[in-house]
Amino acid sequence: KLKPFPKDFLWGASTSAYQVEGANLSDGKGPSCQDVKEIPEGTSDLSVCVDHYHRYKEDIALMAEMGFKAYRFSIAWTRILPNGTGEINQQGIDFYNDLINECLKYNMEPIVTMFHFDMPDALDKQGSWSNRDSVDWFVNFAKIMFENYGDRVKYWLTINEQNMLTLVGPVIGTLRIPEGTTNILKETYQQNHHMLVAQSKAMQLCHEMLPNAKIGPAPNISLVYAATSKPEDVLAAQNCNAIRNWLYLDMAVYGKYNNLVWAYLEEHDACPEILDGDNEILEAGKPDFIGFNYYNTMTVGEADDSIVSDAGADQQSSNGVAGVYKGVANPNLGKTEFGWEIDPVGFRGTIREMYSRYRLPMLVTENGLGAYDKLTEDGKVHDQYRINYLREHIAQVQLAISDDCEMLGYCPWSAIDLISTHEGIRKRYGFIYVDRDEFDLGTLNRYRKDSFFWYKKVIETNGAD
Ligand code: BGP
Repeated sequence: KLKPFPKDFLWGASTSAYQVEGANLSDGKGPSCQDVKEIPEGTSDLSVCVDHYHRYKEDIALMAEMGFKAYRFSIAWTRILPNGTGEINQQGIDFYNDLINECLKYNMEPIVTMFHFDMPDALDKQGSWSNRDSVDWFVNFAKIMFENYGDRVKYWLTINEQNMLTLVGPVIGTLRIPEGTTNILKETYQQNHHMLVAQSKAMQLCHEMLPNAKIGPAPNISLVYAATSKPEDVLAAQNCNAIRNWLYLDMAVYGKYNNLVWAYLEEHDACPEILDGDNEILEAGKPDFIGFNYYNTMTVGEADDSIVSDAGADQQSSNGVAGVYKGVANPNLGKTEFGWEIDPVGFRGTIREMYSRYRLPMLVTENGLGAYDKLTEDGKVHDQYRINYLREHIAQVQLAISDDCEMLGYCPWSAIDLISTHEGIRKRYGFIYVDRDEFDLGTLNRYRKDSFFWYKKVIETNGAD
């Protein structure tokens, strides 16, 4: 029997600072790793994006026109702390104050991502997350955000897609491994350990400073299927699920390393150094909910020696991990124009699996279809393909709710067109089209896509569409 969406379901959508704001080195903002990385060939740089930094009032008014109950955005670390630590940039503090107040003007819950792929360059220069001081750097930044915005922000997300930073960060330029590192895997999981400790301390601090706020992680979760019923393929899928998904959620929720992952790290001499007191910190930091990004499921089989590396992979595609699993295509699924598989039923399966493991309310912080949208002469964008994708995925969320999984809200990627992690402005996700191309800034005018009007109706009818 189909259950209705909860009456206070948080319908909204998401963006991230480095992909949407622009003004990446203006008004006192310092450079992050995004502002110094090599821009992928043929794609836009991040100096303008869609100029949300100056046009956020118009953008939030458009979100309110759709009836959003929430807006998930990230706070750029180097807009607040240009050097990552030390001196505070008041213009940065003021910008996010204004942004939050604009949301509240329309009764929209601001859902703040504290860290979304934009490590301060000044801290990367001090070893990035390899440096144990990164725990204190992040907690200091968290404290400043809680002090300035904790009176109005009730929902906090710690680190966007920490699992993607660890698994493909070096590939898509969101994680820096110090020069001269010999054991890359060990260094990566040492960085990951520091992020986990920092996350737990930030969750504890949030509960101490903001008793009415809710905080949680925001990993990218793809349930991993076995390529066949061959037992070795099932074991490979278990290993991939552990390495890609459960490591992060077991740690956030239980404060413990997943045993399959620890065995894998031991096997590869890549176990992170755990300091005295770390385990107590990890167990003390507890999430109030689990935010997660879902784009699709993945399929793996038993590893064979064809695996060379995860080069060319991205968040949603993996060639595999040598000796552990091999990524394979799922012949039952269609693909987007950018090659990502599409699996709405897998969304329900992923939610069911997470709820039975962790028994915590969940918030969808990303889900969406990247496509080559076209603006017509009369200012329309006929993105029926995006309506179909979102409608199918929302239907599965409702089936998961009917499976008694507790869902807090749905914030698809993205509220408005913005710059892809590595495929430019052309890979569009928004309900709102922005008139610019990779190298031609165009008018930056906003246009309501067909999905804008459709999503407005979905929200008005609380998902009955
Ligand atoms: C997720 C990121 C988002 C967004 C999304 C779409 O991994 O959290 O920042 O980029 O992927 O991915 P892409 O932009 O690569 O299409």
